[in-house]
Amino acid sequence: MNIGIVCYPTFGGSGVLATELGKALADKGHNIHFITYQQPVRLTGFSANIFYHEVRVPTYPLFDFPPYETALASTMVDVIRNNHLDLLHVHYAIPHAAAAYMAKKILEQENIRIPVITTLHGTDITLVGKDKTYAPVVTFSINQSDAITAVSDNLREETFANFKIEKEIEVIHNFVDIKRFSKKPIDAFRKVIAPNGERILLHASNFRKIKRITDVIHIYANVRKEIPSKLLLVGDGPERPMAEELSRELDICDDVRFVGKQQDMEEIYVISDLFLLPSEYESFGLAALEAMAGGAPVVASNAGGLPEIIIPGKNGYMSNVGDVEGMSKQAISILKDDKTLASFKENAQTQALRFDISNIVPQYEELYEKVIAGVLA
Ligand code: GMT
Repeated sequence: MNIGIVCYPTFGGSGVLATELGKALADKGHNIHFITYQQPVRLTGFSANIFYHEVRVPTYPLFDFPPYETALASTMVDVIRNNHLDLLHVHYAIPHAAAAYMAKKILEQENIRIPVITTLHGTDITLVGKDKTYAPVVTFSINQSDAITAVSDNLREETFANFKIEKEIEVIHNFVDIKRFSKKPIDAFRKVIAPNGERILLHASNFRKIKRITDVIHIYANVRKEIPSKLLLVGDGPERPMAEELSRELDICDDVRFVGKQQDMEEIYVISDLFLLPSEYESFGLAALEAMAGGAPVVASNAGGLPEIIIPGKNGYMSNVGDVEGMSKQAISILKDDKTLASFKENAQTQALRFDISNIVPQYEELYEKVIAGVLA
């Protein structure tokens, strides 16, 4: 198949998922055309059947807000026309689903049919999308898609609860490529972070408010009182300065390392003993799944789709949003002895296997075939 993938090119979960999907489909022989404004961060190396089309947004003195959506729709039209795409798969509704609708309508005039699949990822529905500034366009363009998918049962329910959706929403969970995590932990790297064999706690995100970074710091501060440990914080975003300040105030900053955005996340996950994700909401929690694939159990909030991947007492624990004391106790109970930790680590990897790329990508291929055949339209 010739498939167009539209996504955000950044470190966020939807862009990561879309890029990994494209790479997996290319490995299976499909031609993949990424359409976005920057080379996606996970799109490294050369593949004969992966193409990247950059959306350029010309500036003009009149434009206080350069019209990205118009440039995107025009690029979509050009790429679809000239590369004979069979379908367009857009990740994150805003503004991708609306731009896809525009491209579809333009091409209809030339008798070119282009089915559109919209994958909903989370904040496009639960946060930004339901804001009334965007909601009418989001609702309309989702409904105009030939197929809609959501990354968890929870997000599917949230979408029906918040928007008037007239079509079925198929759940296709986030996935992880387990093979990427088969490397042995790099001992030297572990030693740099935890020179005296301390436990390593990890959090990775875009440091937005929704991630509750202060909870991460407070949970770690509690754990540190009981268990020799270090905290590794990966990523960057608006809450980082405040988190750095808090770790100084709590006098734990010698044991907390902010390493910023990182490319080779596998190497970090495999040296970690516990992943913390106390978010206000997570439609799925791709970072938690990747951590499990690397062998790290997860202590998280029970928000959104997290209960779909965390089995309490097996591969982690969950508490209510904001229950720092609860999550601290849970973390300590996992980390307290080697035997318990080893069993949680093993269970984490077993659970990640359920969401391996080999189980999930065929679900997208099946959907593509149906949409191309017009069975769902
Ligand atoms: O919150 C993020 O980390 C970024 C965000 C995005 O859209 O890029 O992630 C969302 O999509 C991921 C992939 O489907 C999900 O695993 C994340 O849970 C989801 N984030 C939220 O719902 C807050």
